[in-house]
Amino acid sequence: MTALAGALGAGAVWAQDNLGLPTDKAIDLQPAAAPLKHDAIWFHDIILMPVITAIVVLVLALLIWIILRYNKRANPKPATFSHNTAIEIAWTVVPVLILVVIAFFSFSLLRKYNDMPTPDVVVKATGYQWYWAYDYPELGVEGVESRLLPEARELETAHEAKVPFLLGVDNELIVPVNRVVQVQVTGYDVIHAFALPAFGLKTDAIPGRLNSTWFKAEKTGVFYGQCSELCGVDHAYMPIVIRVVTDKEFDDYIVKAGGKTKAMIAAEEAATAAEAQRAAADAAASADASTAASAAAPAEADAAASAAAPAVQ
Ligand SMILES: [Cu+2]
Repeated sequence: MTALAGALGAGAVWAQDNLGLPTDKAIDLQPAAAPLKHDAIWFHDIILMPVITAIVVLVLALLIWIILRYNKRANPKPATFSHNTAIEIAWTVVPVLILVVIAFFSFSLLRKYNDMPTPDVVVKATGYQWYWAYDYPELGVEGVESRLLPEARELETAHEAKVPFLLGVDNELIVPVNRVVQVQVTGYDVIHAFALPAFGLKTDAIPGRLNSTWFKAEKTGVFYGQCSELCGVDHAYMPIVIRVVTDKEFDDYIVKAGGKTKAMIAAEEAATAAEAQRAAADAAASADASTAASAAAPAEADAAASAAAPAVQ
């Protein structure tokens, strides 16, 4: 009984943690966990679906009307005209207007993807045949390789090991919650694509080019995506897993991975600046002393002053 309760409890935690997993029998978009995805879902639900539904209903109604009203029995003597200018203009202009409306909202969504807020964390994701590697260039963490767990490769072993089928990896990409994360995306060998539905991400990873996208995760948890550009035989086996954690957990992770947190870097910079200031002050003081003695030896004072100059700068 206890074991069962424990297993259920673990299952609940697992389900709660794995927010970005695909859901069985679901047909809607995955729930959003970042601003861009909210906007993309709004565009899909409020703009695209009503337009699509209206067109489908209109075409279906026209079809049914024509079938019933103008079949051979109901309309034995068919009309013989072949043109109707008014209708032809209407069915050209109306679709153009519909496309303009879609384009307006589509371009404003594209602009949101393009206008990244100032990033709090920069991550570089490199696609390899067939895994991903992550760097935090500003924090000194490099080459975190993220590969599919061997047990996640088959459905049965994945269920046994309680890892998501085709999605579980050894090293997840760790990012802090409620922070703007810039993802620089590139490919090492062929074109891959960095895609994660819950954050609305899909960016090509192209060798020799550094693409960029961003997200701001709204809640902690684990989110799943996959390479989305056919890149070879193991294309289906290079998932993308992002674990969103608190600031503290993120800092701990960075330190454990051999990097430095933003606070550590800021403290070091402050210490270096203070050191430089102290050196400059010392140099200035010794320059003053030399100036006092310069009546006797002007050449020495010049030398001291020029030695002090770089330190002051
Ligand atoms: Cu791929």
